[in-house]
Amino acid sequence: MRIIDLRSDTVTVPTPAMREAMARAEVGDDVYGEDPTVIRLEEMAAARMGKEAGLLCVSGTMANQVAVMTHTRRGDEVILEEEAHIYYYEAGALAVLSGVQPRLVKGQRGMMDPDDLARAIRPSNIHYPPPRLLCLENTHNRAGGTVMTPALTRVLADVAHERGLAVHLDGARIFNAAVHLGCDPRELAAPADSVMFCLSKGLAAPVGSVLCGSREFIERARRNRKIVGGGMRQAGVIAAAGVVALETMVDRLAEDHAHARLLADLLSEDPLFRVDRETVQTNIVLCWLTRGDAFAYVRRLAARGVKVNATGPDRIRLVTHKDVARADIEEAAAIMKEEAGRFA
Ligand code: TLP
Repeated sequence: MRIIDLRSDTVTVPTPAMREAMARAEVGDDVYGEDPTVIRLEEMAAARMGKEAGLLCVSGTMANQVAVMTHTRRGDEVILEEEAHIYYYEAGALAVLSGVQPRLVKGQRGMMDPDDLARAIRPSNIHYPPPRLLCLENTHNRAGGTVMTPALTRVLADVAHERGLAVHLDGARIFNAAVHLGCDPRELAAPADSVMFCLSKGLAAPVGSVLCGSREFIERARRNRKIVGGGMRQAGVIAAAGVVALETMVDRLAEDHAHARLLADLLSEDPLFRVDRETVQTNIVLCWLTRGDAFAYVRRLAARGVKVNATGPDRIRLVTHKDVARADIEEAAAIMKEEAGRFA
């Protein structure tokens, strides 16, 4: 049975050019700072984000959490949108690794209102944890891949900076945001003090995310990466695929976005589904079932070769990526409609 895997863009497999580059990669011991391919990737990544330096991490989670560790001290407060990945999906790492307290702000399609943010930042008082860091997310995963404009990013960062907070941007899918807006990712990253992006999602590298920021910040982050066991050795083998990802995989993201829109259109033809098409800006489609249980539905689809994730009792998430073609989208939509019809 052919599998159409729409669970995530993390399921993408490396391209032949990546495999080739990995096999040929020049390597050294990166903990000694001697891996030329890692150094090349970190420099490339920093330049793409408009920052001074980069740090290759094993995962997006590691890059985000190393950023939080580097910006904060135990007992500080970190402000996030209420469904931010850093809070929602990183296994409680804020508490476990940094000992910080999250303060959540309700967003609209993943975007905080600057006034709500300003109200959430409490003044210095012995009863309150010191607010130290604002985390933003672009694109916003749980809101359905929604894009934050450079203008809103700037306003939110200004509110934080005026009150003495640092700003970290979880840009796991920042290239999807930039492609959607037709802008340079540097415009999206500029208001933030640090930014991380993933090579292992739509860009299809097998492993890796890069944290970028000032040279001084990255130096301290490098030590924190070592603390969490992320000091890799001949990591050039991984970095080589990341270089190919940055060089060859960014522009094609527009195709994934077109596929997501097609999928959203096909599903919204059917009253069994409810899709908020305004949120379908990049490669994620959130879809509510008007009947039946999402978890049971996911199991039925899997039995027919269509893999999707349930992200709530009546909600499923579909993610397009380079390993699903237009014909796969059409086939998946047809199977989804058929299976949803059986809940009658
Ligand atoms: N997201 C994964 C899952 O963890 C949910 C996915 O399939 O979408 N920030 C954002 C916005 C992310 O979406 C993710 C991964 C991460 C950080 C963490 O990256 P990894 O999985 O490399 O730790």
